[in-house]
Amino acid sequence: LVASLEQVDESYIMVKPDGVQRGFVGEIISRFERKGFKLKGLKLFQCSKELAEEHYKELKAKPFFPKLVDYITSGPVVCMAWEGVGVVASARKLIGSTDPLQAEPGTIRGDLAVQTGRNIIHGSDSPENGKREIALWFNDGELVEWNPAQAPWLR
Ligand code: RTP
Ligand code: MG
Repeated sequence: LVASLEQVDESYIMVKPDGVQRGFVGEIISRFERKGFKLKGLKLFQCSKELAEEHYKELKAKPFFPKLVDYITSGPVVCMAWEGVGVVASARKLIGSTDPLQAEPGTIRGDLAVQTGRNIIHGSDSPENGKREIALWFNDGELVEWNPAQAPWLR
């Protein structure tokens, strides 16, 4: 338990094209800020078919894979890297179940979506995939190391 309390992870969070089109970018960023995680990277991005396929490569054999790639490439996404203690597992809770009809009210999908194929947001499913996905979607120069506790404007 002590180890898990000290485990600082990184999660790749992405507002999918329908989330961007429906105007939920601010709402989604706000939920992660309010929880207390730290933003390390953020961009609006039109992703290629190749990148979408690489991102979801573990699902390549699924029947819905081609539709999933079409969905993710159908418009711009908002890419985010969030850091914090237990951020990967906590983000999955904030996001809710894959099928928005099964997602609890209060979760992002539970509050804002109805279809599995239009579930507005992605979150990494393990700390290992968090690192893999952040490296896949961001260039080194796009990630910022900073300390929110530093407030030089008050001095
Ligand atoms: P994500 O990776 O996007 O955060 O979603 P997830 O972990 O909750 O679900 P996952 O199993 O990784 O599936 C990735 C995305 O594929 C679409 N999907 N469609 N039966 C279907 O038609 C189906 N199942 C999954 C969803 O957009 C899901 O988020
Ligand atoms: Mg997943």
